[in-house]
Amino acid sequence: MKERISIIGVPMDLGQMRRGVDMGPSAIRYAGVVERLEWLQYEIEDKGDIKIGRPNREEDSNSLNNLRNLKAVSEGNLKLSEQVDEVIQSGSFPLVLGGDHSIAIGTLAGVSKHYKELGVIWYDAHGDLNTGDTSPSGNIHGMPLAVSIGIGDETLTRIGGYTPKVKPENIVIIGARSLDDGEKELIKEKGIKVYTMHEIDRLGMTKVMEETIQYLKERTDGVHLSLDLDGLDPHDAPGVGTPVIGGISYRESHLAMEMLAESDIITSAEFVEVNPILDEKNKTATVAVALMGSLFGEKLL
Ligand code: 5AB
Ligand code: MN
Ligand code: MN
Ligand code: MN
Repeated sequence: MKERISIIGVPMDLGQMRRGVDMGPSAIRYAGVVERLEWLQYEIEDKGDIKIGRPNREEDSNSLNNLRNLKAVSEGNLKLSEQVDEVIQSGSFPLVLGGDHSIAIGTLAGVSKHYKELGVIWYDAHGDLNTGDTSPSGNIHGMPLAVSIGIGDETLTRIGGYTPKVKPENIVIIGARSLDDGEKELIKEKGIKVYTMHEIDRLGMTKVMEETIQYLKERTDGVHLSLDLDGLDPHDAPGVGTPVIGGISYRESHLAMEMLAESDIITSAEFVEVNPILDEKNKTATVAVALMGSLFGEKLL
């Protein structure tokens, strides 16, 4: 792991319909992210928040190819990709705080050009593999993984001037329990590796992470962790816009982060979908910070 971490906040709430997730970066800062990582002896640079524009009613209406707020979402993601790119060039580790999950489009656009075989761990209740054609909602936060493998509207897939950002075989989805039909088809067609809750229950998190780490070590030269807090059970992370019961526990998630820290494969990370308005006393942001602690090497003893 690098010694310097650069935090980038992305107050994006236009990739979905519930207001409040734009306050995620503040909630995570309030929960003590900087102090926690400094305590672990990292040099922290907080780059503040990316400016997200407000939607333009005509251009961003949902009628446009079932892609709500397309213009404002893609503009925000372009800015984010440039910042992430700069951070990596400066030799620092990019830690992106969301905001809704549509921001993974920009993060990956900034990260991917630095690796030949970028790997991605997608820790999420959902696959985020929809396109305007398959999405039941028109919400872009349900599309970033599809976009990153080059599938979907060109405005999104071509952010950063190149596509795709990730190869399907370099992706591991962990925690899936709510997949739309189009997403299931895409997973099968592209051969994306998925550990649903079924596999997590059967194998246990230890085995799931051992296999994931082994799989990615063999084929990638950098791994991005995209952690959607709704991957966790809503009991442990209630402050999310699209909760799904039967999720990964807080303890299993800590174990997963600790194993990633030990493996030393993670080269960039983002924590998304924290919505303080839907939260209970900032619990979800606090959980996010605790998981970051483990990811960056915190140990109990
Ligand atoms: B999240 C759903 N598949 O496309 C859709 O929170 C939910 O970033 C997407 O994982 C959830 O609208 C997106 C039904
Ligand atoms: Mn999700
Ligand atoms: Mn997601
Ligand atoms: Mn969500």
